[in-house]
Amino acid sequence: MELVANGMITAQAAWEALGERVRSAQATVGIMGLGYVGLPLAAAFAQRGFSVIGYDVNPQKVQALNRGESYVLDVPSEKIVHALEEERLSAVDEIAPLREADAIIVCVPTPCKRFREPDLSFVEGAAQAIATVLRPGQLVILESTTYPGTTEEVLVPLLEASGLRIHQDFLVAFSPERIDPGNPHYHVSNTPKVVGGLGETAGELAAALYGMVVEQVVRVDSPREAEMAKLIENTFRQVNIALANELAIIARKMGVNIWQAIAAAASKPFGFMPFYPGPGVGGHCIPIDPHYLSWKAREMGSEISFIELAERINHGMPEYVVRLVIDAVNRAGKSMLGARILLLGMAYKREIDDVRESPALAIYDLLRRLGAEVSYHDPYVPQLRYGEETIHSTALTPDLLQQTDCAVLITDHRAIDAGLVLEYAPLIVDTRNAFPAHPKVVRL
Ligand code: SAJ
Repeated sequence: MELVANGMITAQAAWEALGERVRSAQATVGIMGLGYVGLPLAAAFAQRGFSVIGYDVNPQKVQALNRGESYVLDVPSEKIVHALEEERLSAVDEIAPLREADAIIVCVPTPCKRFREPDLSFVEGAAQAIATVLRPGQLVILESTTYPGTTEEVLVPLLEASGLRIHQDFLVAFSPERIDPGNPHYHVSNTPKVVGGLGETAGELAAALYGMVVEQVVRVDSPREAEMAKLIENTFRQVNIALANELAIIARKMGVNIWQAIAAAASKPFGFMPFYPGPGVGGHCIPIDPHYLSWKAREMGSEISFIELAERINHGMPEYVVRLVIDAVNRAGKSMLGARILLLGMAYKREIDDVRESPALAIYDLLRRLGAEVSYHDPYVPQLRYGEETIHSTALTPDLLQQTDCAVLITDHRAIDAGLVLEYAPLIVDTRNAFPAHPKVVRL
């Protein structure tokens, strides 16, 4: 694309040439951030025949990939080895090689800061790094979940600090990631991809690029609609989970089996989607993403009351579960001081090892502060940090269960033997409807 720099060809001609390279899989794709989002995407483009430059700030990840080792659950190492052998993938931890990329896709984290405000430092860092190698003719796409306006208000100015101008020299689009780690049914190619470009050409090129690896591309008018779509998806879950939690609390008072009531409601074949109560909402999406939306709304003088209320309810569930434990242990004639409590499942949801924002961590902390002797069993989480301590998962044995005053089922991994727990634990608090009705089972 140096031709553009010399004014030898018009920008439009450059974009047409880029379109040709994309449609013939001759384009070079740069992926910034090789985590659970970026690595599957890099593997998909490499498998499709593109030349992929994967960039990550973590040299261990880069070295592992260049050894043909995958560290992401959904990307088998065989795929990495194959891509390396075909010279379709190279992993780097310096930004210079991305100058060769025709398209650069940014897949870096967007966490929240201490008081739930957006932390765009990774996005800003990525944009500043790209600006050092940005050249005429490149397409930059942001995938990180963020509030409407980020692409236009944050990314573009940082890219233009290079001295290049959007539209004339480079193009920009937003396309939210929809990777669901461990999902056996949905992966990059069969999950529809929403794409919003800053301008028609950017939208078309970004759609054409993703269209080479994804079965369905959903075009929207601008990055704002694409940024908002993702937040709608996850806020929808946060709010409905909170509703299920609040209904569970009132159902207990009414003597209603909430799990049975929700299952019955779910028999309606239209106009209903079941959500279930639980010990709280963990993970790096659902508890976090809605705050990007509510923060932006507050910046504009508005409040999204559903998000604030849902946060309050979901955030309060660990304490509600601990109150159930206190009541149950109390009714068994024991004090929480010195009570032996066994937590079952510390990951934020079943069949994964991720404990980020897991409600189990809050429950563990609350019980420890009550003076209970707390241990845990989670086949996916061999050890955990608790302050300065490292705590380890204990083996689930009849002896352990018999010595326990109360077992608390927080995450219902299939590998946790509910039958064994039911037989030997004297008391169970069940937050996932994992046990049958039984005198010693207290159900959420
Ligand atoms: N949870 C409930 N009740 C429910 C559903 C979830 O308490 O009815 C809890 C879970 O235990 C967990 C938290 O909420 O602690 C989040 O669960 P999740 O099922 O939403 O799983 P996540 O956080 O892995 O969400 C991801 C999201 N995927 C992306 O952002 C690309 C989300 O949009 C997906 O819908 C979700 O996976 C999924 O369906 O698996």
